[in-house]
Amino acid sequence: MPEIILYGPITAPFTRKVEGALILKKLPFERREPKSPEDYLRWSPETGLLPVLEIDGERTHDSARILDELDKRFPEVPLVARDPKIAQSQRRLEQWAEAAFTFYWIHYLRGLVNAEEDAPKPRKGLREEFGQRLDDLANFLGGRPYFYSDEPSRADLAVWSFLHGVREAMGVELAQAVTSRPALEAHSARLSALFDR
Ligand SMILES: N[C@@H](CCC(=O)N[C@@H](CS)C(=O)NCC(=O)O)C(=O)O
Repeated sequence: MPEIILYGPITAPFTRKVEGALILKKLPFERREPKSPEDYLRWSPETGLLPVLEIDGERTHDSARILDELDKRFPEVPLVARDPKIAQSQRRLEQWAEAAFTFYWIHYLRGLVNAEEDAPKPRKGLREEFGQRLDDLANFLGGRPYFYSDEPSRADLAVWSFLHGVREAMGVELAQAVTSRPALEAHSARLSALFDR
């Protein structure tokens, strides 16, 4: 069995996404939680960002690259569909979800930090836009249990890890934006049943 160590804060969607991939592939691993800002640079000298995954002493950073590496070394269970067209859609959705939700997440945090200061306000309509992005996701899902497939893929991991984070960290109102959309709520519950420990 390889020795696998996942360095990253479990509150970060990117860490949760990698953890989900390891669970899907049934790979035992140890997780190390950063305890100070210095841990980020020590564990991830190239970028200062976590997660980083170490397999038998070899480290990879960036959650998407880590998932590629996992599929290369441990092909079962694959993190994208075997059909290349479906796999391409799943990868695209992963990229889209991460770009979109990172944007709203940063604005949300900035709002919290700036709340009591005389700081520029975020532009109007962000909350409505966030709801529209959630509607887009529900549409992508259609009637399927997972994105474009009957099996979970890296697209599901990316979306679920962010929505999980939204529900835990972004306050009641935004959490309701997720829970009030039955298709997304059912998708989150399906994924949580697989990955929550
Ligand atoms: N594209 C990277 C993003 C990783 C990332 O943004 N990590 C954040 C935690 S959510 C981080 O390490 N932040 C520390 C910092 O910005 O100094 C990935 O997919 O792994």
